[in-house]
Amino acid sequence: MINKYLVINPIVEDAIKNGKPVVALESTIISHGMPYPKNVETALAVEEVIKSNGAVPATIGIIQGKIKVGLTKEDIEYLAKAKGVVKVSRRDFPYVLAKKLDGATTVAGTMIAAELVGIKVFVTGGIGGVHRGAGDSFDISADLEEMKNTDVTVVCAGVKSILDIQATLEYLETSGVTVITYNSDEFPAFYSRKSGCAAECRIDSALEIAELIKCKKDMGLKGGMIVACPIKEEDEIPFNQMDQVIREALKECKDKEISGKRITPFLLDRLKTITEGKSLQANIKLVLNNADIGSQIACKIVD
Ligand code: PSU
Ligand code: MN
Repeated sequence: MINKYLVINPIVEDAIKNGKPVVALESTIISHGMPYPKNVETALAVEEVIKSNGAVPATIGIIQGKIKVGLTKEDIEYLAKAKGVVKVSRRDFPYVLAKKLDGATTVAGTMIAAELVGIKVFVTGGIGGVHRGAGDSFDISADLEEMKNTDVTVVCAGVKSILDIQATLEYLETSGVTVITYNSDEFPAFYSRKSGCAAECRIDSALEIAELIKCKKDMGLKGGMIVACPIKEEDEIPFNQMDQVIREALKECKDKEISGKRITPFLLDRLKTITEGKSLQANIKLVLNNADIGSQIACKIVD
């Protein structure tokens, strides 16, 4: 029984039962994506934005082998500081749950938990994707596979150019995943509003996005949906500037022979150092922006 592994916060449970808007949030961004104490500050600020728009936030993580949906402030503080928190994607659940370990859920991991409890909208920073050089390394994030199968709308700021953005979009197209770009003709590149990749599906309001979600449901199409929201102009780091920095970080990654699930956290940390904190600042701002848009969408969803 799944209930053996699940703990749902009563406020979140009540909201789901009564059809109130709920927004899921991931915890890898807390444990592996940002340094302490900015990670805690951001996680709590994101929850406040969601609440101020009238939705219920549900940050998801794993504490001693239990998937917790709706982490408390203390839980968030714990996952932000604890050593040895496992980065949990789909493949990692059996190990972490059976061994009663602590885990931070990735986009894929959080989608799985959200679908299990019936949360339809999930806000994050950036999703994983096809890594540069994936032709040789086979490094394609399990986040993309999850989009194919799991029925959750993921609100993000696009994908970083540490990834191959065009290849990521091709992969999503092949997988039949609807990729909406919010209010822009260009798919965003996380720190930057522009990526060089055209938006195939531009939608400019939360209400219309909710209508697309309803259509997908009525059609019986399985899998997730992506809403990519460009970072605000005043917060962005222009693409060319960031791309240069990313190339430098990627080279270091290669020289140090970092591989697998350690690549994304390593790159995020290096980018922060090389940009003297600017990338972290942009990361925080874009998550807050996504939380604003994502919670507006959650409030417009109809069954
Ligand atoms: N992108 C970010 N910050 C993050 C991540 C991605 O800007 O913290 C995390 C997310 O949890 C995402 C995961 O699901 O990295 C992808 O990791 P990988 O590339 O190893 O699949
Ligand atoms: Mn990978």
